[in-house]
Amino acid sequence: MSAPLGARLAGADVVSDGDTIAAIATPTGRGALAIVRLSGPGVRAIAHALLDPVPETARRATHCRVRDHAGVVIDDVVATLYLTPHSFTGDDLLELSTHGGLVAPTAVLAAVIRAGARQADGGEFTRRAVLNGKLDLLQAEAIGDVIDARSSAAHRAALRQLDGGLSQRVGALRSRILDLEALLAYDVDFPEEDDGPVPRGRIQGVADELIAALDALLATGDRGTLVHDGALVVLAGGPNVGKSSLFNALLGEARAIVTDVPGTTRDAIEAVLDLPGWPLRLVDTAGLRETSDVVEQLGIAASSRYLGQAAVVLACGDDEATLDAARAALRERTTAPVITVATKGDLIPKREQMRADVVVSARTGAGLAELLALVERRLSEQHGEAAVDAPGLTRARHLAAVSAAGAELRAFGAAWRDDVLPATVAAIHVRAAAEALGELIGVVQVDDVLDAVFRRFCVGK
Ligand SMILES: Nc1nc2c(ncn2[C@@H]2O[C@H](COP(=O)(O)OP(=O)(O)OP(=O)(O)O)[C@@H](O)[C@H]2O)c(=O)[nH]1
Ligand SMILES: [Mg+2]
Repeated sequence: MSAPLGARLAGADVVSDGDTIAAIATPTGRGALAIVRLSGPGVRAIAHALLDPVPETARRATHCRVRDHAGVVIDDVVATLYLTPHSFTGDDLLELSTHGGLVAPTAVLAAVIRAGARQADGGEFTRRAVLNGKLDLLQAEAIGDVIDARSSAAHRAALRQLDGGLSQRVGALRSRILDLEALLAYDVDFPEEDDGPVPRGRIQGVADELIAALDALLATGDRGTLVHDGALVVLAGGPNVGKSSLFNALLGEARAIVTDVPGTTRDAIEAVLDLPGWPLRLVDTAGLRETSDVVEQLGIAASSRYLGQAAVVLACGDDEATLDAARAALRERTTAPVITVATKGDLIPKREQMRADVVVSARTGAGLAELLALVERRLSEQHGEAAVDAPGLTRARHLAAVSAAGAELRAFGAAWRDDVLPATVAAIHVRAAAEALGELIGVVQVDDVLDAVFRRFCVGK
């Protein structure tokens, strides 16, 4: 991991609530190994109480027996000790590779807790790493994203964020805002001078440049959130035209139920399709039609909701009439680009007569690659190429912070230009802009921001 920005910003002092926390860091279930992780000031004492031999040298794998309080051997482990501040959390940290399965890791964790540790909360290890300046908040969030990634593109984006690229970009902007604040302070110190020591136009120019830079960063959020979450691609059209069959064929597995009864799909079904460029959230929906069946009506309402959020819609039909009906129904329900898809291509005698962007057959697989290429092309036309390596924003939290900073600078710029506010008052907007970015990186540690970021972390991370 490159530059630990958090360490530079927050100071490298190690902070800890004094507790030693412990958790099983691997998922429950049958497997070769599991990891019990503990961190805090009591790590070495617990190691002395339980391990034989006691690992003394940092960062060296030591094969030891674990004994419980009664001296009974409960597992054979490989222990690795990390000493403060050179550990993931910044505190002393011990990782025990135990045997897998249910019993061994649970018994080792119980012994560790009996020896003085307490069960860690979800994300508590990473939270300590942030509080100790080992990671900043964007990097901590990236760890969660690496673990939760549902596509290789989202995984790559998370690794880039973990590398600190986004933190550096946001940190650099924040420094420039702080410089602007300093320029203003200088101006305030010499109020008697007519034009001030810093020309008004120069301050205006700096503010304008910063607004443009924040806008450029904000513009990465559209593509970033699409890669992070997957671009929503909705299959829509009348009943029985072959939407679920196409959905299954694209996924390469039988996820949705297919029958020759119209109205088979009742609820929207979602799956991730991990394409090399854009990851897709593919959604199969209930066929759009007038119906008195309450369950089917609910399904159709769900289809409409998805259509409202779609990045691309596939209008499916198995003949001219159903294609026209799909086009018409979608005109009212979505503003996303629509690709018309003629389904059941194996049954169409003369393909060239179908007025559709692409002809596919779920049965033979014909046209599927062409359809996916078309989806990717539409997404790139709308949102720019997917595989751009520049660091960008990926979450609503990022977008909110950067747009708040932009709004504050705009408010400052307006007040400054019209000379309506004294410099000291106008400077409050500049300070607020810097604070919004500080909160984003975690330089300004607000408890509920930390809570929001770590809420969804797993225990042991
Ligand atoms: N020959 C052929 N038949 C297909 C193809 N795709 C679907 N079908 C048939 O068309 C019928 C309807 O397919 P579904 O995939 O359930 O259609 P749907 O649009 O999901 O229908 P609803 O869920 O009822 O809206 C089934 O009998 C499928 O076997 C295809 O590519 N070729
Ligand atoms: Mg269906």
